[in-house]
Amino acid sequence: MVTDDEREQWERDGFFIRRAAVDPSVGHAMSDELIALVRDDPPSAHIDERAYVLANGVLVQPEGKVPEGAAQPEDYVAKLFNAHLVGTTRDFAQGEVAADIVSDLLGPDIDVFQTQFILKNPGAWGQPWHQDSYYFRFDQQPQVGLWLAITEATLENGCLSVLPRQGAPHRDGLSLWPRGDRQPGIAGHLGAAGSGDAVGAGTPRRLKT
Ligand SMILES: O=C(O)CCC(=O)C(=O)O
Repeated sequence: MVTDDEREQWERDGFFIRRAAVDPSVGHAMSDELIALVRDDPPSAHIDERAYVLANGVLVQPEGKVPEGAAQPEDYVAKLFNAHLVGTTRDFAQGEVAADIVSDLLGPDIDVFQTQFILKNPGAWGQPWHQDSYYFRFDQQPQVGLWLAITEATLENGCLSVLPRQGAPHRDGLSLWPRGDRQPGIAGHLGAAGSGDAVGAGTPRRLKT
């Protein structure tokens, strides 16, 4: 259930934060399971591949900027896509906490079409400013992005930042940074320009348009 305050912020700013939405053990289970998948089929077995797909459908995107002292297979990974196909992440994606929030915002006909487990290893490129809706031009709008900090998220280790009131494409359109002016980011991302102050979201969860 989305509270009145959450809905008001959603309407005004395009996002809200719900703290402690799930027990930390859920995030730790997700992390352990997904890292175990990478260890079973590590990037070292896929040299020169920009990405590879595991047997269960999870897609592994290796990191373009590997941290100094990388030792474990997961140190070489930027993201896993489609984490919601497996284990605790699937249970969470199909579970009541996520469904209650998203169905309150979008109505009962909802689906999870993509997930990203982002490792955020030290020094990784990370993401430039962007609006997800730009990349998902479906015939039904809007989409809801649900961001869950599965381990502690701090300014130092790369918590999410949010620009409020940026007007998702279904409302106000999207502006893009000129190519030369954008932050380095993971391949394929275009930077979204905007005004307003970034909100550090070192928080358990974020929703955005
Ligand atoms: O966690 C991040 O830093 C970025 C997440 C992201 O790209 C998104 O929520 O669209």
